[in-house]
Amino acid sequence: MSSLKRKPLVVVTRRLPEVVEARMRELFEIRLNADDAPMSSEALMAAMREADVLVPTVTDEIDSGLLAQAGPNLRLIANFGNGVDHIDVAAALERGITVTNTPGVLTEDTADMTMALILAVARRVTEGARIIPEDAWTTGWSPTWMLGRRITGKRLGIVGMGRIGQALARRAKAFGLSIHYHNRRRVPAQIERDLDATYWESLDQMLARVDIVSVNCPHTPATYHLLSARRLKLLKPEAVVVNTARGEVIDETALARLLEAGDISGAGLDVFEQEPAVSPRLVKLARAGKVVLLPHMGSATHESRVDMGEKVIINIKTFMDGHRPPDRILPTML
Ligand code: 8YV
Repeated sequence: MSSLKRKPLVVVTRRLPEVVEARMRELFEIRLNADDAPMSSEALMAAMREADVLVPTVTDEIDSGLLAQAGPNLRLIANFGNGVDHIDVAAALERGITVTNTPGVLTEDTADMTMALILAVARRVTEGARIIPEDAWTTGWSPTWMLGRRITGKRLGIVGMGRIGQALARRAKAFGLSIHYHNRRRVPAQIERDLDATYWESLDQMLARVDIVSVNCPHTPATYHLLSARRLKLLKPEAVVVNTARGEVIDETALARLLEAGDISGAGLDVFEQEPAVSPRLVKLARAGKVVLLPHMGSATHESRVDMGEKVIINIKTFMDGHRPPDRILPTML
């Protein structure tokens, strides 16, 4: 914690909503990124040498090498985003740099997008939406054309029953899906009751029994390729996989292989292992209408981006006033 006599120098790596930047200008000595180009690691390093506070996003890889060269003033990394897997938090904490994130404010939007992907894949929404603009609706309606799969009555397996997993469960329940989940810890009985949720201690057993799998856990060393080739093979051939968390939680190559072979029926992915690069195999599957691919849009609403900015400001302000910021990442969370 710190209390500076001068205004802290805050470097923000990407353009943020206008109202957020305007408030930051009032409170801090601020360096913004007007053209919004992602920063190179050289530019990041220069920023980290000078800044009191860095405000990065998911597009900034802040590894131990960069952290080792951070200047003595850098005391806080106030991440604009919930996931902090792009930051070597352990290395930051070791250097006495506090790391904060923006939990809670993107929960509902991300759950909405997860539901949208489930529906899009099951009911072939994106495939269908291309037909009229491409002037391809030539034969008109037919009883056996563009058939998808009903979601009501199916089993949804949620991997990671945190805030977003639970928000998804609430929505999915209303759509008539039965809720199954795997989590490091079982959620309180009251939440299970409210969601009619069935806990599976064994992820393998759950995967073999559900129709739709949704990844909603953070990416940590423990969840890297949690959906490995072996586990993906446990899925039923009619199963659909949805991921709005982090690409690294699924072995993407294995997923593409199983989709190509028809051993899994479809996938809806908002996140990828090597963003912004996406496996050409997945792109080909998307063109063939087997998968729906979105460019990391889970929390992309005006409202959530403003709320995320507000959280960043609160974290910086609290820290600079000498208090513990509300959204600190603690070693136990890694
Ligand atoms: C954000 C996300 O857009 O918050 C997260 O973890 O994945 C996204 O919804 C992104 O991280 C902003 O940095």
